[in-house]
Parts: sequence; C-alpha cells; structure tokens
Amino acid sequence: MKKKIFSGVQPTGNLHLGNYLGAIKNFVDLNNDAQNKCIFCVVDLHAITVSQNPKDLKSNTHETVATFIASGIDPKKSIIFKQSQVSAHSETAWILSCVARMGWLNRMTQFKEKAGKDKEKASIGLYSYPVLMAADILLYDSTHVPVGDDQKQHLELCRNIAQKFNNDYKIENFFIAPEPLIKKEFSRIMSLKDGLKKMSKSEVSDLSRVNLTDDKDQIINKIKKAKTDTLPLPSAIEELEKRPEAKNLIGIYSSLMNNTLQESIDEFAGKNFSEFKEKLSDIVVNEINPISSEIKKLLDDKVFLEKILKEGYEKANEIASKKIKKIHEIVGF
Ligand code: AQP
Repeated sequence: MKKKIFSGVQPTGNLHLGNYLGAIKNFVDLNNDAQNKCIFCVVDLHAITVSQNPKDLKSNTHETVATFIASGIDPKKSIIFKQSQVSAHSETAWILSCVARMGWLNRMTQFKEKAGKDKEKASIGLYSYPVLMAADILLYDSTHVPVGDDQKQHLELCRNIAQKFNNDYKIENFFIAPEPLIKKEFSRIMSLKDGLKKMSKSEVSDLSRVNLTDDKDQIINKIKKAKTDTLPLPSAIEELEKRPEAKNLIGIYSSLMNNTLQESIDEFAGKNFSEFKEKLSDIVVNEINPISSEIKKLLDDKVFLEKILKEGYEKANEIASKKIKKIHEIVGF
C-alpha cells in the first residue's frame, strides 16, 4: 500500500542533531522510497504559540526549507510548504477543537513542560497546539507520521480526535487515524550538557546541542565539552541506564553509524571518553558538514526557496481545499 506521509518542523531556528536524527533523517529515507507520497510542512502557525520575532520567523522559515533540501528531501518528489499559507489548517483546527475534549488536552505533557510553572500566562495556542497538529495530519489523509519520541502523545490524541469526529458525525473512515513512525532506538536525543533533558532549540546554552548550521570546529568543540562521567565506556547495555550522558553519546554514534547499541558498546567497551569523542566528532562532522555547507548555499538563493514554497503551497492547497469542503458539508455549514 502507498503510504501517505506527513510531518512538520517549526521554523524556530537552531535546528539541531535531535531534529535531524529524530525526524529529518527519516523524512529523507521516506522521500527516497517511490512507494510513498510525502508532505513536509514548515509549521509556522505552531511556532507562534510562543512569542516570535517576525523578522526571525521569516528567515527561520527559509532556513527550515533549506535544511530539508540540504538534508536530501527532493522537492520534486515531496511537497514542501508553509503551514500558514494553506488556510484550511487554521479552519480545520477550529472545527477539531470543538471535537477534542479538555480532559484529553489536560494530559499533554509537552504543554506542561513548555508552559512551566506559570500556566496562566501560557498562550491558548500553546495549549491547543496538538489540535492544530491533528488538523495538519488529518487534512491530507496521512497514513504515517514520522516524528521524534516526544510527539508520541500528540499523535495518540490525533487518532482519538479522528475517531471521535467520525463517530460524532457518523461517517466511517472520513478521517484516517494515522500511525506514528517513531524509531525504536535513538528517537530522543538528549542535551549534550544534561543526559536527562531533551536536546532542544530553545535551550539557552548553545553548547547543549549540535546545530545543523555548525561548522567543523564548532562541532568538535561541543563534543569535546559534552558532559560525561568519570568511568570508562560501559561493556554492557544495562550499565547505560544509570549513565544518561554515556547513553546519549553512544546513541548518537550508533544512529549515525546505523549500528545497534550493542555493536557500539562492543567497539568501545572499557575505552576512555576522549578516544570515543574523537571518533564521534569525526562522524558527526562527516554527516553534518555537507548539510551545513549546503544550507548556507541555499540561503543565498531566496528566490529558489520561495519558488519551492510557492509550488508546495499550490499542491498542498489543492488537497486541503477538497478536504475542508467535505468537512463543511459533514458539519452542516
Ligand atoms: N531531542 C530530540 N530528539 C529526537 N527528536 C526530536 N525532535 C525535536 N527534538 C528532538 C523532533 O524534531 C521534529 C521537529 O521538532 P519541532 O521543530 O516541531 O519542535 P520541537 O519538538 O519542539 O523541537 P525542540 O528542539 O524541542 O524545540 P523547542 O526547544 O522549541 O521545544 C519533531 O518530530 C520532534 O519530535
């Protein structure tokens, strides 16, 4: 069966190795399989759920498109577009927010993490973010959604919303409940400074992440300074559970080498971190350097990037307009 793939990335700057290994690298593999129809969205409506500088949002949108293409997504094979251009996303999100239940949203851990202690001051958009995400996915009858592990709960909510809409309006299989595509291993890359915290764009310390725009020296420096413990590298997987920083670095290595954790452990068991970090730097540089050079080149050609977005908009809008028309009929508008 042909898979219909949909996923999005927020244009909030600092795209990093976690975004790449957890999501974008998978996008590329899916894009390369002729069986799949892929749609990759720059989700700028999601980005404004926290305050954004309008100028930065625009340049980060270009950077996200450039990152997709530099990583290997072919705009001739996949649709790349900007969420805010296709108005059906906002409209469907509203309709679905009348289907989704408060109790469901109250359980979302990402809101709790992002809103922090002062929930009263968080935007309503940040709270209802997963409903917009459901709209994004359901508008395109997506069958599979490649995301990092942190988005698993939002996808489950999307499936619940799809089923409730179909039940409420007594229309079987109108919305397709999508399957998550989450890698079994290495689907959550952690901060280089704290093995218990997700690598994140908004983390203040730039040393906590490898950005996809970092050059060779920056990457080497960040890996050199990455937090470790004082023991040699472990010789058994079970040891990793108590050593989050070692687990993260070995995970990154394994993911880039397409190794299992066991294979990487066998390679480095008993060695010290400085030797391992040298090897790790080499492979991160090998993977990221060509991408960062290509991003820089593409960013010099804004006309090309705008052309990709315009073509993507036309294709996405055609699909989404048909679906929203049917939604109107079902709802009784
Ligand atoms: N650390 C991570 N490990 C694995 N996957 C990750 N993703 C994000 N961080 C990691 C995956 O990347 C995709 C795009 O993410 P996003 O841009 O939509 O937003 P996010 O998940 O909120 O990313 P950040 O870096 O954590 O941003 P901030 O700091 O703003 O919250 C998603 O598929 C995500 O799972």
